[in-house]
Amino acid sequence: AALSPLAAAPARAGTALDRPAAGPLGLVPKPVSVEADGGPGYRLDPATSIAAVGGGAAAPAAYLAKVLRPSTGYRLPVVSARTGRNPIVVRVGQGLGPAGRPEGYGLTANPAQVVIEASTANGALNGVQTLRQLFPQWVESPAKARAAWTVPHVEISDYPRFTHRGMMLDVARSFYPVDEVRKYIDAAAQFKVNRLHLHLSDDQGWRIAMDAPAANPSGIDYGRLTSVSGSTAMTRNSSGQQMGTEPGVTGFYTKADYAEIVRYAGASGMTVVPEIDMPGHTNAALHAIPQLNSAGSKPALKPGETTVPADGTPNVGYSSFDAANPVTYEFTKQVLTQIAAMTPGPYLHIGGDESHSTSGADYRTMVDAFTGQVDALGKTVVGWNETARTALPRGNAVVQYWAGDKSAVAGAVTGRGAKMILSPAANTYVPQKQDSRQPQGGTWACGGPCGLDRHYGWDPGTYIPGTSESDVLGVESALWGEFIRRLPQAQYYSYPRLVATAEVGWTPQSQRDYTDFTGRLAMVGGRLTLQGVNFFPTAGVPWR
Ligand code: TNX
Repeated sequence: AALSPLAAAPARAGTALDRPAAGPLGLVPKPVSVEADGGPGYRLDPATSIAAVGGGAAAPAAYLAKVLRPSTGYRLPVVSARTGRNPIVVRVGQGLGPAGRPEGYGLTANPAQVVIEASTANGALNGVQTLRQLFPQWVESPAKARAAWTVPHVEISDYPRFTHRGMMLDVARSFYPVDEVRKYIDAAAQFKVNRLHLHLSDDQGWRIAMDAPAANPSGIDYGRLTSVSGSTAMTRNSSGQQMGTEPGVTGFYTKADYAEIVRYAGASGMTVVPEIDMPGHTNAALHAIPQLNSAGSKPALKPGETTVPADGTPNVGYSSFDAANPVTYEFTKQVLTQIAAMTPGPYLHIGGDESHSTSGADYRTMVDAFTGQVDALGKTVVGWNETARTALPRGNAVVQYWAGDKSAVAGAVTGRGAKMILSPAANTYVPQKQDSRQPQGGTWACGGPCGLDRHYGWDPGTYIPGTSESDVLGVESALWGEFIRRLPQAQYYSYPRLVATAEVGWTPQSQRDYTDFTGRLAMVGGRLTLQGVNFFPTAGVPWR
């Protein structure tokens, strides 16, 4: 039974196509084009094999096998050519999938086979994530389940609206061990999130090991960054109240840990964006490295101190590197060089937010130096929107908007050719309460809870006046860690709002509708439950 040609064909009256595309299928994010005519579908059985055809197909095929094996209990061998009666075929090659859409894919399911086609491995992986949602929810069971492993008769052509569909994990305020990061990746990857932004340093801690460099003019002991500031974290606020259910988790990633996160993220379709936040948010670096403490650094040393004390409060804007101290630049160059060397992705994030104790001139001097250092390393610099007022490397910078002056961001776009990542606090910040039933959480961004509807109901394409959709690299959900501890709490605040951000980043604006989204999300709830993702049961979503 061949399906009618794809795409823009208008729904025919009186057929299943009357339903909003993908509505009844529970696909999230909603694909660009779905034809489901209710005809006979596909059925997986114990003899099914997964054929990986073309360079780049092996990894997405293996990912699919890993998803399907525990619940089905089938062998599902990954083979290199189409074989057997009802294979799943993953094909990667030039010209396959939607034209000019490297992350796009085509997916066809009929009684004879499932075929996923894409021009890149990540495109095919996106098809795999869609296929996964076409199976009954029991496919997510960690143990063998008896179910009819069927897929409806569909033809899908799909690709993302934006390149960057990110999530940020604040490992600085409270640390997440590698295994928790892997699980955070697993849950988000199914929604085609493709960037993992790691906030690796802040006032409260430094989470990434640095080697001793061969040339070390100022004799800095880089090991102290983690031996000293790896064991500090968020603790209490200035009134002595504990932040969170327990003090922040301490720890740090060795270079091997970081390599494992990069590898695991990559296999899940995600690029790691590492952030070293500076020149403010640097108390942990100042606490570890005496040479960074100089006349112009903040806080000022008290008599007898060789470094500033550790600070586990949530205070912001009190710490700063010294623009007049040459060690500042020696240090940042060394750190950025080592981070660049271990990061295959194109981006290095230098923070730049909330440097309230740095003068405007010093801020520009330092941020210009840091962004220049990143540029010289052959990477694209990312900075929070405060950096929009600096001389960003022309055509090689990204500004991440969270709050404040939109016109400065527009200026960086038009004047410096910068791209934008949009993470407006009201629409993407998950430590903001999503519901008054959440015991903790901020309310500053929305003047009350920032519910799922706020995270869904905005348009990145028109968010910054004076810019256009093509200036938007994408969107990002941000999990700050002042009071969030470990993975289950991280999930409780980020889900399901992260799913909304994933769809905001993927689905064309004209196809997005909140009621339709919550209907599909409701079908995803059972999958999240089976996966053990500790999501918050948002009111108004018809969970079933
Ligand atoms: C502001 S958002 C910060 C972070 C906090 C967050 C939430 C941004 C770039 N900086 O330092 O964690 O608010 O409290």
